[in-house]
Amino acid sequence: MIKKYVYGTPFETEAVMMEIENAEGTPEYGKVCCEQKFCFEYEMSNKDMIFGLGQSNRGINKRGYIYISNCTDDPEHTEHKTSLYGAHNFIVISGEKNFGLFVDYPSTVCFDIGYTHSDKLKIECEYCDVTLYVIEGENAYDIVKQFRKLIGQSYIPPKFAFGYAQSRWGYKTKQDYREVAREYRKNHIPIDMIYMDIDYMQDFKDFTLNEQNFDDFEEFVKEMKQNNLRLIPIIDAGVKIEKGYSVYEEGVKNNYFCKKEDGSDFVAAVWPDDTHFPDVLNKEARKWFGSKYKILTDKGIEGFWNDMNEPAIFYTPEGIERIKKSMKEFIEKNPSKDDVWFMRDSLLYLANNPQDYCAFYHNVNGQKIRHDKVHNLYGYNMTRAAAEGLQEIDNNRRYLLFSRSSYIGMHRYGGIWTGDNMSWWSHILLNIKMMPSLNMCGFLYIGADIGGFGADTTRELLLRWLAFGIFTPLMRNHSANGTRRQECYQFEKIEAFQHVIKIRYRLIPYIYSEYMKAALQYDMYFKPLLFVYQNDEIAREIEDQLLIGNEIMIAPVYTQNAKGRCVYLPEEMMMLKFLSNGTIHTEQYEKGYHYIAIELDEVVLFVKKGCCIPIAEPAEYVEQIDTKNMKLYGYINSEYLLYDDDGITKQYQQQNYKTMKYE
Ligand code: MIG
Repeated sequence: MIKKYVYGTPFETEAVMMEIENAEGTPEYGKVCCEQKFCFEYEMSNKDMIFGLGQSNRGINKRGYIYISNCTDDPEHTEHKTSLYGAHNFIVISGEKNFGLFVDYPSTVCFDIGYTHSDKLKIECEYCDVTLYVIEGENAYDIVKQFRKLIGQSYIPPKFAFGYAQSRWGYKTKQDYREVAREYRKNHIPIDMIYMDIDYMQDFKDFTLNEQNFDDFEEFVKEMKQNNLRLIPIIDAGVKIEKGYSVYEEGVKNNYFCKKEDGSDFVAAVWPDDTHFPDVLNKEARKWFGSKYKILTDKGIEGFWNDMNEPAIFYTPEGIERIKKSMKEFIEKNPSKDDVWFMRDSLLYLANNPQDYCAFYHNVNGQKIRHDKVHNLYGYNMTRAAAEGLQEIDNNRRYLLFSRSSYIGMHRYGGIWTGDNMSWWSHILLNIKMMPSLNMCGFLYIGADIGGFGADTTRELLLRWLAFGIFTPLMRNHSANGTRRQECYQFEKIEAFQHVIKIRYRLIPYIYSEYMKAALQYDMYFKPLLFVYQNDEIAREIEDQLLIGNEIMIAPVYTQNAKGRCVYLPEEMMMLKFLSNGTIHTEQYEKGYHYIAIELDEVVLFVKKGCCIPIAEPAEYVEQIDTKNMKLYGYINSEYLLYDDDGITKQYQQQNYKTMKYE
């Protein structure tokens, strides 16, 4: 049961797909105030747990902290950060009462979930122009499924996107890419994609190729394809200001860029130096920007990642002037030692400065809208532009597409990666906890930078992270320029990496099948234990184990020097341990706590009681997986319902299911 309450004149975000009539009166749960600000207050009972908020910090149960939806380019995801790259304003309250709330509001939303007062949930928006959806249901899981129907079907990538990928910021030449391809193939580490970071472009200009290094790009794409590898280029939000650069010229001529108050094009510096931001909230501009992706698909490209679309700003000319002015005043006042010490930080505020977000405008159906009022919709609409552009090329074909910044609604157009994490053990755990929350908000094609983006990784960290990454639909090893190299072949005893990534490929038929079921049935691919084991008091609190699809549970290792870990089984289960010699050891465990030894080159999963899963022979790329010769593992006398399709067209609505019997 979903009720829609409209306050003021909300901006149409197009997050919701279902037509719902406006409800009369006020929500029976909580108290709404709508003066200048919007607020929703609810007295939480002792028992209440709060879920949702997609890409946000801390645990699966969000209670006990404060979270602010405000898409932000901040690469330091330390525990006290309140805003990350996405804005996913859906929460579920589950306990004494069970209901969900979707605060459809395109600017900053503050969720104080027992932070100021331990029993108070308080949601606040600066203006009272909000659509509030209240979803009643039996339990958290039921509410999530209703919400997912409300916002429409999640994005479905092509099947190759379930392969493993290598990425690194810093690859420049064909030789760099060839080396990655060669090393992976030589070492028989399976791989399907290599990502191209910003250096493939000419002077960081979107939809261009570095003239020196990629003169015959089409040929190069073919060469890689012959090696069963796809190249996936990055696209940044800002369009470089440069006379003669067609994307810039067309954008200026047609008023497709965001404007300043005075009507001139807004300027912000990012990688290409000064840029303009395509006004992706303007339908025509969106169509135009989206049509540009064809430049690269014409050369054989089948997927993209959209970056810097919060949008991130290094600085603006106005910001530079502000700093210069305050520095001048500063010098003139003959600063004390203390003043100098305080001045130190002020330069940092040049980047992503709120003042700059208030200085440009979108043209939405002829209406001038100041950016800060719709800030959280930018990445969403950049990715929508791409998706719609790609659909124009071939309506029946799936392209790989994901974004850094997002808002609910974008889940229909692409996936997300979780941005610039660090090579920290705590970030494996954050990765684990974020996945089910993202599923609640519709995002299914998701994953983090495996091995960690910033800081130097270690062999052990990377192996443990890969062992979890096996289960994330988007499985990509990515790292920042200047950090320790972290391609698998850079480390000693490469066999361990080969072994772990092979397990991913053996599991792809299951992973794909479960992903597709989740997408087609508005379900979750990653579930917290308590969504299924609702009456299990222990399972309620477990946040470092997850259910993957309908048949399995995982308990990843995320601590340094661990030789295994304690695992809680909410019921009897069958453990499958992928041993380093390529065999699978199976062992049945009773309900309860168990210490499970898991060596660095081993992967463990648990098949639920009465279930089985298909496991293929190892393959080195997705198309090589032999789905005709799979073995079932788990409980005898059980069945598995396998979904499969061609992996590239959109003919997935048909009943492509096959029952496999384990006898
Ligand atoms: O300012 O393109 O999150 O994945 O490697 C950094 C360079 C810009 C941020 C992305 C990261 C990417 C990097 N980009």
